[in-house]
Amino acid sequence: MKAVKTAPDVASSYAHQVDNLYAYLLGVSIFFTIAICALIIYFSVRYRRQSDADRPEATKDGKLLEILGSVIPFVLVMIMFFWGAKLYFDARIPPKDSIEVLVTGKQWMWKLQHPNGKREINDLHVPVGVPIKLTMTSEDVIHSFYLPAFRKKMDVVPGKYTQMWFLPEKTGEYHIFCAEYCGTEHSLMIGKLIVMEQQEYAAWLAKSWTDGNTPVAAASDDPASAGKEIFEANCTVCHTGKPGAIGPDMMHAFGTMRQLEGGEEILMDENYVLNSMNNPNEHIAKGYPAAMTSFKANLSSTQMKQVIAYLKSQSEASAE
Ligand SMILES: [Cu+2]
Repeated sequence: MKAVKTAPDVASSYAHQVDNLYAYLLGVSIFFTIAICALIIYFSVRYRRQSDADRPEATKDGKLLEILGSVIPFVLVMIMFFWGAKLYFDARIPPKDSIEVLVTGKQWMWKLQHPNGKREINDLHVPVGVPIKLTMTSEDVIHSFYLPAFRKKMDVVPGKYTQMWFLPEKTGEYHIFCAEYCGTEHSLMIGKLIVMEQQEYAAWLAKSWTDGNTPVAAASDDPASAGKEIFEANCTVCHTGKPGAIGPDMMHAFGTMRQLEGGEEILMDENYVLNSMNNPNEHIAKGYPAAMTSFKANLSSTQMKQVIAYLKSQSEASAE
């Protein structure tokens, strides 16, 4: 029998797993809906007032029925819970060997940047068989990056970074949609995911111009080099990690855990750095009493993103 097409394309095994969970939820719901409706109709006909069907006294010892009536639904919903939780955690935690692509949502387009700085708009080229991590933020309103063929979707929010990841398992072209209503041309905020063979992707990445409308980043508007200038003008006095510095090292620590004054630890990621520039005294690094004032008024959100890109490039360079 040929499978009926009920869902969008499937481009990863994760999409299959989501579909299976969905089928289970739907199956359980359909089964109980039909069973309950059928019994209501059957009983209301059989035991209607005029019928002379047997109506014995209510039984007092239906223990087995009581137990089954509690245990069976409990097991069914626990399966939903653990199965759903497993898929949720799988979707949240990107593998270590992912390629990181920077995504910026903007009314009404997707701006994408590859690890070597190459940029594109609305098209996203990726190699097959390699996990792709998207680090996403918005320049204006809330958008949502949606890859239906991968069953993955994540809000893209101004003022913070969100992440999602996916593993393309087949070459081909897939839809990218914005799944959050974001203004008059929301419906035109459509992109294309192009999954290529790995050699093809490497060649594409090395090429400076593509056939489409995709200009490559000039060195001068590479966010990391813009961020370097801003960092050197504003932050180096305290944050280069030299012994005796007033502030904690920001230059070589991206992606590591940072000890805080209260004994907690926090991951130094995009959101942490962004928050440290806006609200420096919210998380005080251990050994460095609050001495910094907010840069909210001094740096634009674009400049802050450039600083983050620079810090990221620094710690990647020192990790190699
Ligand atoms: Cu949008």
